[in-house]
Amino acid sequence: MTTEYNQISRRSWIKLATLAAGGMALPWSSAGFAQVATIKKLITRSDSPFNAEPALDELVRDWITPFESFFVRSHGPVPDVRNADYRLKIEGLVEQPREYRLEELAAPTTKLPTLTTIATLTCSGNRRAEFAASHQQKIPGVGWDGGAIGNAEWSGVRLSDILKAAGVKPEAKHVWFEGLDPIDNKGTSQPFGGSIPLAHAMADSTTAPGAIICSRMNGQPLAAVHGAPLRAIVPGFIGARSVKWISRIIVSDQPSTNRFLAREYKLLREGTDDEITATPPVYEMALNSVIAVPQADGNRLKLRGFALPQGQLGRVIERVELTTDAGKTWTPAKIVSPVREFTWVLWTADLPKGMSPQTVAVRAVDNRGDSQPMTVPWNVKGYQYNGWHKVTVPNG
Ligand SMILES: Nc1nc2c(c(=O)[nH]1)N[C@H]1C(S)=C(S)[C@@H](COP(=O)(O)O)O[C@H]1N2
Ligand SMILES: [Mo]
Repeated sequence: MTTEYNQISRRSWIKLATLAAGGMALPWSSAGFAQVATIKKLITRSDSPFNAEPALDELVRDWITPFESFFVRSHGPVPDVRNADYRLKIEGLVEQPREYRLEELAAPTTKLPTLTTIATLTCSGNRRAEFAASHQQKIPGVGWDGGAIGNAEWSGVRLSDILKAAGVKPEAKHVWFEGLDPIDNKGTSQPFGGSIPLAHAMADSTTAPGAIICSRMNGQPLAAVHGAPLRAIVPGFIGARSVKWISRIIVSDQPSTNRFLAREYKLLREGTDDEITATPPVYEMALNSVIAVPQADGNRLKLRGFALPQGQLGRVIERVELTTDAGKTWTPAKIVSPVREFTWVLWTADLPKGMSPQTVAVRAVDNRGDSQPMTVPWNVKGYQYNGWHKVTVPNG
């Protein structure tokens, strides 16, 4: 178990410093992506836009995911942002719309209280490749294995403090975020964006802020690929709600009209326009778990993996269980990391090895007694797959 997070090695930090947008005015190019892909130890799923995930054994080495192993999910190019020119606008249903400069929102110069929080970020499309295979269907979108997830220490200012300073009007219900990356769609271009319910933005608890506007990740300035100089982080919500390169916060009585809230990231059976309009957006992460390292060792099966609680206040992982008989009997795994809301746990298990090859499945159970389903109904975009994760362990 690793309780203290891995510090990024000095050598890779020097390389990273030149890649981070924090202070360095390096234009981002496809060469930049290639460099990130090398420094990060990731498997590239698509070059343009750049999407990459770590190998699963690398992923579960540390409870706090080091930069090198943290997945990247982008829908478009990394915008070239100069800190001196950067502005974040807050507008819409507020008494005092305003524009912040970077120094006004980032340590050490900001006058707002700063905080650091640990939260797991996961793409709603994580495990999509397996979802597609389990239904013997093709699903458009990035063919993620189980690595589009990472747990980091995020530092920044509370979104609720920015909203309170602006004075939210009584009719407000949603907070929209807009990024600086233009996303092409059938000949038109729109920035990536979305929204979260105002109630969630204001729901700071003793364990986690509702949302933060974040300038640092694992104690280092946010790297360009992760949204420098500022991004939203919404603990408990799917990655798509944590908008990178955030440039506008719009308070509204309606959910965002941005495509990534209004049309994408919905659980659809057919994907017709009527169904899209009638279906609510996905916000919360789903209860999930993955066997990252299955290893046959003599007459034992040694397993390691992660489990993620549902992204709702008060939900934590209670148990992680394994079955080698298709769910007739379950053996508990050992949880070897802190157990908290909005963050994954790491676990290990040591089972007797039967006849090889042997199929093992995992499921997580939370403190409310909810557990993962064996299978998940089909949805056309392959989001939120959280069926029991199965691996077949070869004869070792
Ligand atoms: N501006 C912007 N924000 C974005 C995205 C994007 O393409 N553009 N992708 C989203 C999605 S779908 C995910 S899963 C997370 C991934 O964050 P990461 O690349 O830092 O891991 O960022 C989210 N925020
Ligand atoms: Mo995502």
